Amino acid sequence: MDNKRRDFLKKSALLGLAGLATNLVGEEKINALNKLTSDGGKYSLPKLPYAYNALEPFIDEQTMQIHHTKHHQAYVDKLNKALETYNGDQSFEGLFSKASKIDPALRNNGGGHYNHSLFWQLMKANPTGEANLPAGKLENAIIAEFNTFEIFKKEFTEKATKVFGSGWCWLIEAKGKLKIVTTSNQDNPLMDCVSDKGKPILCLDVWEHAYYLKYQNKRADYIAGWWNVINWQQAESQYTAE
Ligand code: MN3
Repeated sequence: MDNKRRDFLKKSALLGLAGLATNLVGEEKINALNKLTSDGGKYSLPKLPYAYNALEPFIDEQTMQIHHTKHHQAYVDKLNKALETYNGDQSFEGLFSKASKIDPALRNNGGGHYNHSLFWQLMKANPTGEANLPAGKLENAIIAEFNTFEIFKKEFTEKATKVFGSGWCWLIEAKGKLKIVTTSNQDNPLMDCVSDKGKPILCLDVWEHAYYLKYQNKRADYIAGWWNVINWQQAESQYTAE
């Protein structure tokens, strides 16, 4: 592996995107990662690591299909469009480090593409609603910071419920500590413009488009359902990534 590629893979892990290609191998994996650099190319919509109906009954098929093929696709398209006239570093890292200064179209759609790419990876099927809990180092870190998983779950749920308007709720690591933070619109904790910066470990989309078809105005019910389909193994990968 040459240095440039290794450096990119390391940066991808930092930005939480290495996991996008975990189900791919060899050249296919490299190609999938390269598409995310926008290095002379374009960003593209990543495939979901499961079927549109896989998150039923907690997140419905129609919502997943529209969310992925319409909303996420629109962020990708608008990001590529905005990048046509941008001469700076087009990587996520480059864009997010200057989020407060660049064209809002780059900030909003770059954030939209990154946040959704991560969000899809952080969910998995759990049709019968079996107990779904973190394990390993992430479990230990959650217990160390919040005392119990239930306290963590309660605090995350409260913060996600209270996001005013459209935004996201995150579990991040900053300076070796776990923290629950929220962002507006498509901002994320990697952007220079947010007050609580850190490495994303877990994220939840609380825009109405993420739940309205099934849950209408009942965001709390959507959040309660989401706890069943969190991919804790992927969250652990986020947490342990350098
Ligand atoms: Mn969304």
